[in-house]
This record gives sequence, C-alpha cells and structure tokens, in this order.
Amino acid sequence: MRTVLLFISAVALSSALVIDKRYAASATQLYTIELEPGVTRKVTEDEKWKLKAASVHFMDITDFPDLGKDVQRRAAPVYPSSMSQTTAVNALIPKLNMTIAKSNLETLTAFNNRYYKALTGRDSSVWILKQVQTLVANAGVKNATAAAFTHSWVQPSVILTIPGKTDRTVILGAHQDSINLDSPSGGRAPGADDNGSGVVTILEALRVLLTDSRIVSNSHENTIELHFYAAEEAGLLGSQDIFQDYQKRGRNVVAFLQQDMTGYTKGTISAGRKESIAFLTDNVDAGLTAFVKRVVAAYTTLPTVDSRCGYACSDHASANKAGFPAAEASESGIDDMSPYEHTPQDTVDTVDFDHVLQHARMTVGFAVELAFAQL
Ligand SMILES: *[C@@H]1O[C@H](CO)[C@@H](O)[C@H](O)[C@H]1NC(C)=O
Ligand SMILES: *[C@@H]1O[C@H](CO)[C@@H](O)[C@H](O)[C@H]1NC(C)=O
Ligand SMILES: CC(=O)N[C@H]1CO[C@H](CO)[C@@H](O)[C@@H]1O
Repeated sequence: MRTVLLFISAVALSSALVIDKRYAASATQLYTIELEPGVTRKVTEDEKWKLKAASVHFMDITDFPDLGKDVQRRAAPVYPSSMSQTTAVNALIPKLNMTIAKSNLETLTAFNNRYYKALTGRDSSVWILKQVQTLVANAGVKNATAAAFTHSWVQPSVILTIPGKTDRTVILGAHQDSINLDSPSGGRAPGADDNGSGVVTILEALRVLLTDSRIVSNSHENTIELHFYAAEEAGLLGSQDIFQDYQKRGRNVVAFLQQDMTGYTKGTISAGRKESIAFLTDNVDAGLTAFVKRVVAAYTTLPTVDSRCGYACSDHASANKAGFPAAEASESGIDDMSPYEHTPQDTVDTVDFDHVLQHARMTVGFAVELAFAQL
C-alpha cells in the first residue's frame, strides 16, 4: 500500500513539473502588485495566489511600471445612438452555431491547464492561433494578420487584425489562460467558464463575421482586432504588455470590449433573478458601456444589469489604464458568477450555451456596428 501511494505521489509530482524551468519563480522573488491606482505592495508569488483566492484583485506591475503614465487620454468618441447595421447583423446572427462553440470549449478545457508558465498554457495558445488563422484563411480575408504576441513568459497572447479604411481600432478581448489556485503550476484547471467561454464566444463570432463580404474585402471603416490575452490570472500581465505597447505606439483605439466568463447562469436563476448580461460600471468608459447596452437591446433577448468588481478584475483595466475607452460584459452580476472559477470543477457541463449564444450575438452586433460607424 505504502509503495503504491509513493508511486502515485511520484506521478503527481512529475505531472506537476510542467512549468518551463526558465520561467519558474523562486519562492522569495518579489512582485510589485497594484491594488488601487497608486497603491502598491511587494509580494511573493505564493502571496499573489493567496490574495486572489481571497478575491483581492490586482495588477502585477513589476514589468509594466509605466503603463498609463503621462498618458494623453483622448476624449472617447461619441458612439452611435441607434443601430445602423440591423439588416447585416440580423443576417449573421442565425449563423452562430453553439455546437462549434461547445466543441472548441471541449478542446480548450482538455489542456491540463492553460497556466501562463506551463507548457500546456503555451500549447493552448498555439491552438487558439491556429483556429484564428484557419478561419481567416478559409474566409479569404484580405490583409488580415493573425499572430502571436510573445511575452517574457512561455504563453503568448494572440492578436488578429483586420484593417479597415482607417487606423481607428475596435478591439474585442478575452483572456485565454486558466488557473487552479490550489496548485497553479500543475493543477488541473479546465477553465471552461473562466474564461474559456469568453474565448469561444469571440471565436464563434469571428467565424460568422467573416461571412460578411464587406469585412472580408476590408471595405469597413474602422480596423477590427481580436485579442486573446495570456496571463490574466497572474495580474493582467498579457493585456498590460500589449496596451503598454499600444500606448507607446500611439495606437488609436476607439473601443474595447472585454468578455470574461460568458456561460454560467445557474447562480442567477437559483437566486430567483432574471438571466441577464452584466456590465461593469467601474474602470470603464460610461459612453461605450451605454452603447454596448444598446447593442444588447437590439440583438439579444436578454436584459442588462450593472455590476462592479473593483480595480483590476479583468483585462479591461489594462486598456482603461492606458487611456483607451473600455467596457466589460459578463454572464451575470458579480454575486451570481460561477463558483467554480479557478478550480478543477470549472467544466464544460456547467456552461449554458444558450447564454454563450447571447454573448456571441452581442459580439457580432458590436463588431459590425462599430466596424462601419463614423467615430
Ligand atoms: C453546426 O455545426 C455542426 C458542427 O460543424 C454541424 O454539424 C451543424 O450542421 C451546424 N448546425 C447548423 C444549424 O448549421
Ligand atoms: C491590402 O493589401 C493590398 C496589397 O496587398 C494593399 O494595396 C491595400 O492597401 C491593403 N489594404 C488595406 C486596407 O490595408
Ligand atoms: C468577470 C471576470 O473577471 N471573470 C473572471 C475571469 O477571469 C478573472 C481572472 O480569474 C477573474 O477574476 C474573473 O472573476
């Protein structure tokens, strides 16, 4: 019995050694985290995970101390007060197919975890990039670039750019990594809802968007980008790296919509509340958020609710800090969100694909309306 147990723990140990050693942190290495604008603390990696488990949100600004510094915040554009693409969007929405979204989510959750320092976290990123490249190639999109954005850790972010007539850029984002907070480096973290659901929502919206011949031929007004961020769970690392780069290059980002957790509805329903799409009201642009709510009213069958989650609770905080107008939409108000996030129980069977479909409808509406808007 004893030998068997030893054997099992040896197996567990070897499967935990999935960290690329170049990125392994020493137990005493200190990271600078920001808990509120200007409020920082130095912590070890272990202390980072303890704070996270206690639902304390932070940005790890160790490598990005200058994000948002001296930023020339441009006035956000005036977003459309009504929808002008209803014919096009209503033709696209019936093409959204949750069988494909579910199958993509099954593949994503099959990686042991999508931890940013793990080889499986790198492999899942490679898989996402391949999906995007295949969709773009199959649709014959002109001038699109789909590429890895590499960081100082092993998991790259993924960025797709479909240039329009102007450099004004509309971004749809989701984070691709997952984490098991009890065992970050090797623990099982399917991350179905958090936040595989956000990834498959925008992937399926992309597949359908690429059936709009105007977008395929680059005759839309504004440039469209899809971002799949690495290392969100470790303190918004991937999105900080990208938005620091965009800030330095003076990129003209006119709208950013982050979706983080788009498929868990049980919490809302069992609390006797109505299924809805929730919008954060803190660390976002109010005008853009109001516009996305109009998109929800026009193209989904759900009501919206307001929610708050404090500083740095997802990648919109990085865009906002860099001075770009950002909005964030999730499956429910903060109290009703998936209780399984960051655990091995965050699995595909807890995801309500009817709800994911509503997020995908919003995504298509948002992208097409803003692709053709004069901003
Ligand atoms: C959805 O996708 C699946 C898998 O590719 C396919 O078998 C099915 O026919 C599609 N459904 C519709 C309505 O297009
Ligand atoms: C697309 O690429 C072609 C040449 O490959 C170029 O002439 C055209 O200006 C590009 N269009 C955009 C919108 O970048
Ligand atoms: C809305 C939201 O942020 N959802 C989750 C997905 O990712 C981050 C990181 O885990 C979590 O903090 C969020 O709860």
